Amino acid sequence: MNSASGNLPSAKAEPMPLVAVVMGSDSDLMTLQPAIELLEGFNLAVEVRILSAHRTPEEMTTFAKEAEAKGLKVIIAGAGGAAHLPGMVASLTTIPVIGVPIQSKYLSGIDSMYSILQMPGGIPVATVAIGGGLNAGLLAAQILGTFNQDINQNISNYRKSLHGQVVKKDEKLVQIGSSSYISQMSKD
Ligand code: RP5
Repeated sequence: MNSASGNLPSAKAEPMPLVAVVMGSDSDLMTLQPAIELLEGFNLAVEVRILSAHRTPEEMTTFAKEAEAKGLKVIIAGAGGAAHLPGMVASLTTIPVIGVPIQSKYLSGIDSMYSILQMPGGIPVATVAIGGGLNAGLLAAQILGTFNQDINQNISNYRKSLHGQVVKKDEKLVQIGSSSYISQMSKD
């Protein structure tokens, strides 16, 4: 461990996951997969679980109560509709919880968003946008990156690649004009 790593072990040297991604249903998995892939791409092991606040409350409680002792540092929790999972997990552990509102069938995720966002004072959940799996993964990595230089470097590299992509698009738009750009977009 180098001095920049603080109390966090290096992600490569540490087999135990530092991050968990939990969801209320397997129907949430597609929304959360970008977070899982991003974190694994940063060489972070991820514990992935289906834990429903309503259908499997005891399993959810056991997970949340054991999270700190097994070394988890951040929990991403996605749920839809009456989306109580992130808040309930947050109430059972002091590990930071990032909530992901899942886009629901009838209310398009507005219900999920308000359920996750409107936590009572004292029990915060860091809520990302509806369907914001990728940003949840990035935020989790950024939290870990404050104590781990390797993870921090991965975040910086990611930002550089985003910058490069937009610069490239801008150059192309300036070069070929908007009509050709749009017709090329529809072929992609
Ligand atoms: C919530 O109910 C889950 O988080 C999911 O988004 C929603 C619907 O679940 P399924 O009926 O698809 O299992 O608990």
